[in-house]
Amino acid sequence: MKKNLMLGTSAIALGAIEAGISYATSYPGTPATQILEYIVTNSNIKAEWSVNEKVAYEVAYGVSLTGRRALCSMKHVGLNVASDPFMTSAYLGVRGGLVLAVGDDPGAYSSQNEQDSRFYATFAKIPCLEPSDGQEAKEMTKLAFDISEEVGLPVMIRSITRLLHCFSPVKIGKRRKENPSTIYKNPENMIAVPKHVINLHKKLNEKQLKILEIIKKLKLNRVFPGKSKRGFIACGITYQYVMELNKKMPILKISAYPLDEDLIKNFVSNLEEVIVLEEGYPLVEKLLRALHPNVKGKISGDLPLEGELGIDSIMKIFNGREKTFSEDLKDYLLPRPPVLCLGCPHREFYKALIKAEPNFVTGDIGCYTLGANPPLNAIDTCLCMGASISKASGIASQGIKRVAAVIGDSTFIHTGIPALINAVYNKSNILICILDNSSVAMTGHQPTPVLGLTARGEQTKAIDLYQLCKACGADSVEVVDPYDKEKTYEAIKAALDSPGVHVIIAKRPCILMAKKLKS
Ligand SMILES: Cc1ncc(C[n+]2csc(CCOP(=O)(O)OP(=O)(O)O)c2C)c(N)n1
Repeated sequence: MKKNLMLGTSAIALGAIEAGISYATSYPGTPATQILEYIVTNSNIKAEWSVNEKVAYEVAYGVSLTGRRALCSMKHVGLNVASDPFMTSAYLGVRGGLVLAVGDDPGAYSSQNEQDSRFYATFAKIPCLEPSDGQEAKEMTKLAFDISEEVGLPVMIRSITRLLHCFSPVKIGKRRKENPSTIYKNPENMIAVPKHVINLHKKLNEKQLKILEIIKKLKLNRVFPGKSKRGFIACGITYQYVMELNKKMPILKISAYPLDEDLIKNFVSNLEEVIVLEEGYPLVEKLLRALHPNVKGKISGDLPLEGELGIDSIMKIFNGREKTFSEDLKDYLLPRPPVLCLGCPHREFYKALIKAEPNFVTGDIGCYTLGANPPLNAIDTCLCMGASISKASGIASQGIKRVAAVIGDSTFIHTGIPALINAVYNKSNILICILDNSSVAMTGHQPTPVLGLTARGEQTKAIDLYQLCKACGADSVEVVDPYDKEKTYEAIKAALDSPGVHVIIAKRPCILMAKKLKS
């Protein structure tokens, strides 16, 4: 069988292609962005950049209702946005296989937090598979579709940056045929209203035994015996780390959740010490502490609770090194924080904003967040996507004048629109600056609805931000070119000084995209 060197993201995408998906949805976010990009580039399967993760999940769920298979991918914090449909979809169940591929980011290389999606899977009571390398990522994704249809639930593939952004050999397989698309109606199981909920919840609880049976039958968690009385429980990628360092100790490799407690109990029964290795929060370790008196991991303080474990901290446990290799290197490597590009329109906009001297600037998530860094120091807070406008409303509600919110075009469409309507409805006095560079620049220039191109580069209706903001009831909407600093400054100053909700759209394509479009 042919093998290719592939990114983990490509391996998951290939698994979904081979599983016979009929649709793929996503909203970009590191480290998961390239999953959809691989599908678009390497197949003719229908695929979309959705406007946010909630919408992406719901569209994929709709595909599943027709009996067809769908993949939905996103970064970990995207699941916070999609958590409403995600949680209840477990109650309703699925028809065609529905797989949610989530990219977690331990170490927060490109994220606003380090949350661990395995807890979401446990919370929603759905199966979760955690691959340790690219080959497993592909195979588990395929398997996840089968499991999804067998148990009638969405299945999560939880992976992390280190796996998703590394190359490893992956065998190319055959593509399964698509499921037929049919209309199916079953109100009691498809409509989440109070009179159905208890029954739906009961059904979900009854599925838990079946999930465990499947996990056991497929031997997704495996014991590798060894002679020592010190054993390792290694989840996902950490299995590869242990194998690289010492193949002789007893190892329990965990690749599937919910946890198989019998297997774990059995594995630890003859051990004097158990070391738990897991990227993210200590989910397995927490359970294990009730099953064994000598557990080492993050809760015990033997491994760090924050940041990526990586092979470094595991080596500390193996051979008692005082410092990790990365800590050694820190003495030699200069930090290289990301900066706004030369010629970036955001930078020019910030110069005008700073000159207008707002009292407080709420930031959002995108390239423009880099305006928080010196020398600009242009924003005062950044929380999560879409929060700039609502935070500004909250601050202004307490009598603070001249408050500005800064948000990108993708983020505005993602979750900014309801906040604008809220500001208008609740009589805020704020300035909203939409930095429209017509792309999701931060994650690699995916198109936004403002650009009028789909994920496949096909022409579609372009969303007119000016008309949209007008329709939302903004008191004034002005479009400026951020390269025209004087006009931009005048517009900002006038808006900051007058009551009501004012929108300034600073429109100019991202400098890198403009170059790409020219070449
Ligand atoms: C909930 C969530 N989804 C996805 C991301 C990844 N992400 C970071 S910034 C960004 C959008 C940036 O686009 P835009 O607002 O247009 O700003 P630009 O980078 O183009 O300046 C995305 C999708 C995230 N941080 N949080």
